[in-house]
Amino acid sequence: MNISFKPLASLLVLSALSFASFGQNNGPVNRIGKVSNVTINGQQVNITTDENEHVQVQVYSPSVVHVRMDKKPLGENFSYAVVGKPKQTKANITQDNDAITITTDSLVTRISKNPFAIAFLTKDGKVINRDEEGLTTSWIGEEVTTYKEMQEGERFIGLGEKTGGLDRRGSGYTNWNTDAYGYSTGQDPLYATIPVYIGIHSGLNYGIFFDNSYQSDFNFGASNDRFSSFGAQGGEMDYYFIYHDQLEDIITSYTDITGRMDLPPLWSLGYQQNRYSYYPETEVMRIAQTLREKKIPADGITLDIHYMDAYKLFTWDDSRFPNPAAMNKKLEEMGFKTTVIVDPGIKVEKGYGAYERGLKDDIFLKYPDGVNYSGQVWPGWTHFPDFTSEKGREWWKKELKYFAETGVDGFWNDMNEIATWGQKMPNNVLFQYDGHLTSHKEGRNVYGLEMARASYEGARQHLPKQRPFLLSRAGFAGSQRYTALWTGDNRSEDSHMLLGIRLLNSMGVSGIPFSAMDIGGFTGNPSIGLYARWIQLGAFTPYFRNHTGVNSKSSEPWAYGEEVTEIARNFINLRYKLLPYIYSNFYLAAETGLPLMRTLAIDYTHDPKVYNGEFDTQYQFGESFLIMPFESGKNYGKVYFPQGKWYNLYTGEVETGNREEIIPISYNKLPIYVKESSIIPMQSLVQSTSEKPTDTLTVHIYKGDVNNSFVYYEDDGASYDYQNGQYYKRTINYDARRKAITFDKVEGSYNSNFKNIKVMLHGFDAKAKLKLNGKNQKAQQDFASFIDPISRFDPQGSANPKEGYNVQSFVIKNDKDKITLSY
Ligand code: NBV
Repeated sequence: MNISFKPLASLLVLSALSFASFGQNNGPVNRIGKVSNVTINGQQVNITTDENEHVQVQVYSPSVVHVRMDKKPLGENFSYAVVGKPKQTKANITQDNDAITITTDSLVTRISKNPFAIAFLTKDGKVINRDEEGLTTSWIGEEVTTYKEMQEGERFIGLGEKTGGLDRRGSGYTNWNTDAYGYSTGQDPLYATIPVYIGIHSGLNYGIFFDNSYQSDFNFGASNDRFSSFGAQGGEMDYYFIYHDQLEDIITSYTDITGRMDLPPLWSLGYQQNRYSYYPETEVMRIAQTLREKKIPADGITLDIHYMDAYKLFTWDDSRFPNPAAMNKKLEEMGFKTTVIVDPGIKVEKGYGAYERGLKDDIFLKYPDGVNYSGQVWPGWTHFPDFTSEKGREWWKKELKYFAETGVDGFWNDMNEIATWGQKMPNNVLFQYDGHLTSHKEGRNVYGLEMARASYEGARQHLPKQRPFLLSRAGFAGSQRYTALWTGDNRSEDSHMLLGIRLLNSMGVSGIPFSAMDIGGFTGNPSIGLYARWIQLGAFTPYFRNHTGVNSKSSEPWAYGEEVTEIARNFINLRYKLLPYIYSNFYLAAETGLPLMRTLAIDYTHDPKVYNGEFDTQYQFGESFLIMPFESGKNYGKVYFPQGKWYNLYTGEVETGNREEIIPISYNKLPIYVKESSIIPMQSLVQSTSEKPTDTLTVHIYKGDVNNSFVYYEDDGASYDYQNGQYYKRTINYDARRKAITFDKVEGSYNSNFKNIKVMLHGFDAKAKLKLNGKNQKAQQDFASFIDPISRFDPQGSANPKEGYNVQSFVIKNDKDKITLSY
């Protein structure tokens, strides 16, 4: 009896214990508990829980709710990412025994009291997103995580520079800015942290931006079937919930919070030639001259680390570049802008100016005992400026003056994760964090952002009349305010070309419209076919930069034989002819945060096909072009046409949407389709943006059944005069039902570069009666070849209009008043 009783008793004790352990607090996991106190203050609700956790829920705008939680009372909400301010918003806040309910014009936020849990609902009560009721928010030591109930069929996109498919369901990710040399196609993390994602389910979509710069983790149902979650190793649970009907509006609201890019200088949208490294000066000039001789348009040359004296920043190697100012002037006269690489590591060397000045101004990152931190990079042992202090940024800005004075136009911020040999920066290194002293754990992920900020502010200070161009490898949410980001040291492989497209598409929905990958690949050598395909695709990426590593073979457009030179020239030419379209799309990015590279998830959010791994690299470049990337060497490929009608760019053949199709793929013609009702402004070919195109702007209009509009934007492409009204802007509308195309009255005081507009009508009825401002308008048969035939290599020619494809054109004056065309 006794013997059998003991196990029974211990079983009872055990189960009592385990029951207790499923109360609020479970060993090391500290759950948030139930609401014990509520204060409502205007648009804000402050809550404490019986576990002594502190919560603040603030209505940020009708569509955005800001949630903060901490184990201690919430203090100042310091953030490097956020520049927006909460908007005065009509919000009705009520509470009863069970819940607090916040209602705005757009959504309902319901905070359950026991246990504390948040649900975001549509006005008619549909769940957009809600806490997993059993798990809600909890802490394990300093680590904090919020768990969200996984919704039926929920998909997740975004999170910036992350490998993997478009739909991130079933995957988990870590944010910890990392020098990921030659990364693999599934590697995580990479260089930048953009902690914002978009959830999509049951016809709804929302965004969550987690504003925390500690190492963070996102789980979209990886190794579990219960929740999606986001959390960090320290700091507050601090997130913004964004709800809109349209995915585009989520991106716009997110960039209201974290800011948008400025209008870029036009030259940065031209072709950029790079390598690690072009030196000495004669080699730089040879590259520039060859581009001109071979009539390959280009605007930028970039100098990698070998321009410096022994990799010492803010120096030039005198023997390689005896007179940098004179060289940059020569390049400028040839229509080239110079960008130089800047790494954060400052060589520890007595007598080296930047080092001595850095010591004097006391701007380097330090250990807690006050000793400057040293890590090894190119120059050997180096110290690193603390860009999270005003003093550090001011110092950097002063130093940049030297480059600005030598005629440098762009600053390429590399190695700013921070990259050091050994890749293990100690966590006890302190960061000033602008008055909120912290450790490497919180400082690392924003270092690249703040370096780019210092470079941006420096460039603006020293070159006040021109828009700066910045490129950065590391970044954080908000980097778009200062810099373009590129995806670092990719490999010269087909899978990397396609991965690069997914990375840039993902960055685009995460608020980063100005992005790039190394065209041709950084490590290794591409095959001829891969190089040819990659450069064609590069013409349809935001920052078009050819770059390769120090040990790779040359990667200039002529390095792969005559046929590839022609292909490259063809697509670089097309890029230049498309600049009016591209620049107008950058204007849109600056105004709304919307990217140029648009994953199909933006416009076809609830079409499951666009998430299918077979099609998830397809994207729109602006709204008009549908680009179908494929590995090189493929002769046929399966594509998906989303809803609508799509014109083959080369032949005018129309494909109907909602349909998969196998298409032939030719080596010299990247598959490109044009969306029905598109409006595409183009200019004549130039060899660089410093050259004026002819005075006729060609506006291509594709017949369609849907309405469309396009904001055409033009200014001097270089200065800030547009901020004083010196721009030329007009909306061009396509009204399919009323069969009318209108050019709205011009806004702004800038005189367009174009005296004439050539209207090119694609696919319209040849017999249709055209009327311009009510008067009959004659048109002539025409055909636009977007790329030139590569006669010797492509006997069919590059553009074969399908029989019956009607293209007509006529030229009108670029009148500032409204222009109406009916057909
Ligand atoms: O500065 C050299 C390279 C640069 O070309 C590349 O684009 C960066 O991503 N840099 C990394 C330093 C390390 C290269 C192994």
